[in-house]
This record gives sequence, structure tokens and C-alpha cells, in this order.
Amino acid sequence: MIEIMGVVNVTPDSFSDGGEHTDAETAVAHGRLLASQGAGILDIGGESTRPGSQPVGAEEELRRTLPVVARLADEGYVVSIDTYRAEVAARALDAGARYVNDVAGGLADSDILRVVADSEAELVLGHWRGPSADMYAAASYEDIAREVVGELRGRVDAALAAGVDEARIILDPGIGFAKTAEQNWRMLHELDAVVDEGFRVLVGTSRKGFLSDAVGEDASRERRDLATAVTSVLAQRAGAWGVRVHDVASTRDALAVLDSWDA
Ligand code: PMM
Repeated sequence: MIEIMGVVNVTPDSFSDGGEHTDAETAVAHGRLLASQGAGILDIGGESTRPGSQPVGAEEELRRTLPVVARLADEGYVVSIDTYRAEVAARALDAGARYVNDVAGGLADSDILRVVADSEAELVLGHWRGPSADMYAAASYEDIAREVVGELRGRVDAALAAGVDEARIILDPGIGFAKTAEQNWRMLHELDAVVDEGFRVLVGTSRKGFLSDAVGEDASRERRDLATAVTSVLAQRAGAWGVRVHDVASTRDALAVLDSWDA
């Protein structure tokens, strides 16, 4: 079964968990729950990257995430910090995080690559074309798979140049980042182009708006989680190394069914 990265958003404005985990204690408890349900990695984020959202700044991001990272890492969980800021990544690594998940692939703050190079952390490089506030302005592709792969190669080169060990790099096609619903589906359909690069590939579809386009405009969180679980199965089939999801239990069950099917 592929890796399940469970999302622990410590933001008051996240579209997907409605700000339920703003309090560190609640977020820590949520992280423990996701791990007990099958998440091998807990991804802690302090700034929403939903389309149109505004940045909160490093200080607030640290205030939200650091206590949660430190606590879960101390308890022995494998923790990832979801940030594009070098300073936040550095502090989270000091607090015990083992993955740096940069949706901007080092484009927002290139120092983050050096921070990872100076550590033993794994690095997720996401496909990104600009800040959340106006990301749809860049949603223009002639051949999305070829362009995403080409741009990710550029980020890999930057990471290698900064001294990051090749074996520690994970690629993410950045579903929902500077991509319309149709472009997200096309990218997923051609995921093998990213897998063929030879790196581990992480896919994040969880509760994203384009899933509603498939299952119905008014899709509730439960229906988006079911749709997410289906994409988790398809991602495994397409050769992904891991999926980043909010509802770990439904994805775990779906992947277990796939394992039985394939056994
Ligand atoms: N999507 C979000 C946040 N972080 N990280 C990775 N690696 N891949 C993603 O697709 C991704 C991410 C979107 O926001 P959410 O945390 O509210 O789901």
C-alpha cells in the first residue's frame, strides 16, 4: 500500500476542515487520530493555500504550527511541515519534522532548498506557478503533463544545486495549483509522465473543488472524501508513492480493497 500523508491544518480559514484545529491541543489530538487510522506521515500546515487566500506571515505560521510539530514529533510520529517559507521549515526541522512539503517547489523562497540540504529531511517539490491569491492567472497550458514535468525538472535542478540529495526528493504535480478542474483531470490522467521521472510522487486531491465538479455541485465533505478515496486508488494504480488526504480512514479502506483486488 502507498504512503498516506494525513493533513493536519492549523488554520482558522482552511476550506476543508473549517478551522476546527486552530488550537494546538486539538490539532495534536487530530494528528494522533489520523496516525491511528493509517497515516504514516502527518503533514502540519499553518497557512491556507486555497485559491484566493492571503498569506499570514512566518511569525503567525510558526505560532500555529511549531507546538504541534514539536509535540507530535516528540511522541514519535513522522511529521511533515507544509510550508514554502525557509524560516518555518528550519524551525520545524529543529523541532523534529522529517519532511518539508513545499507546494511552491522552492520558487516562493529559494532558501528553503538550502535549509533542506543542511538537514536529513525528505523534500516534497510541488508544481506551482504563483501565489494563491492569483494562481488562476497562470492556469494556461498547451500540454499540461509535459509542461508540469518540465517545470518540476527545473525545481529538481535547483534543489540539487542547493545540495539536496537526489534520493530525498519527492515530486507533486500540484493538483489545484494554477490548474482548472479540467486541467487537474488531464494532469491526473497523465500522472505516469511525472512517475516516469523516477522520483517518488505524491498526489494531493483531497476535498479539492474539482472533485465536486465530478460528483455534484453541492458535494458535502463526506462525498468529497469518498471521491478522494477513489482518486487515492487511481493514484496508486498510476504509480504514485503517496497520497495527501484529510480523511485517512476512507482512503485506507479504499487502498485495502485495491490491495485485495491485486493480491
Ligand atoms: N494541497 C494543499 C496543501 N498542501 N501539499 C502537497 N504536497 N500537495 C498538495 O496538493 C497540497 C499540499 C491544499 O490545501 P489543503 O491543505 O487545505 O488541502
